Amino acid sequence: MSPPYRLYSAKGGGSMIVEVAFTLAGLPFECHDVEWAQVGPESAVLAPLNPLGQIPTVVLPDGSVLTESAAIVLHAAEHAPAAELAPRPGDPRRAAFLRWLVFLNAAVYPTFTYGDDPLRWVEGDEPSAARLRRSTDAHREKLLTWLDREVVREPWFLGERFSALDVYLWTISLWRPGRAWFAEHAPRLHAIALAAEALPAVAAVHARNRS
Ligand SMILES: N[C@@H](CCC(=O)N[C@@H](CS)C(=O)NCC(=O)O)C(=O)O
Repeated sequence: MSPPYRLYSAKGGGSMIVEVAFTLAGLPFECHDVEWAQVGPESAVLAPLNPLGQIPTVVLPDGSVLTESAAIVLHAAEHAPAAELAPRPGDPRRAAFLRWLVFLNAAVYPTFTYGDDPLRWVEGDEPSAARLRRSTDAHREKLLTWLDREVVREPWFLGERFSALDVYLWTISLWRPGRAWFAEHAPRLHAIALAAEALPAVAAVHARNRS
């Protein structure tokens, strides 16, 4: 029997997207929680696997390493098409799914990368760090407000069809600017986050990450 997927995770982090995706896909996996102080390029645990030192980092059953949440989600969808994490090739919703998955990964997620620990990017200059935090937070709000307008039908981002986009949005809704902001400025994304949070697989991951 092949070994389970090894998911390097941190409580409340983007690894929650992968925990939910692997659960829904029925892929055998074990979480290796890393303390937040050990996350980052200097991480003794993560850096040998992923030079960015980020979570999620996954070691596949064949020993190879997979990083980048969107790539991991697509990998899970490919290995378990029945889990409906992604519309299949040929499905008219496939293009929108790919577009917004990569948008969340490549446009929204980096606002946290540069804003979470801004001192790192401005050579320790405090006033510049405060400005970088403000500008990346403001940019994220703009992106999310724009994304909210792309939701045309309830209850999920793609309409009647659930997908991994909803799990991504649920996770992001737990981070800055927080649920109250979503409720006021991105009500459709807020509704998706609440609907996703009510799914048993998401609720279980949420509980584990709050323990
Ligand atoms: N592009 C990566 C981003 C992952 C990421 O930024 N993870 C955060 C935690 S949620 C992290 O590890 N931050 C530490 C750092 O970037 O140094 C992905 O999509 O998986």
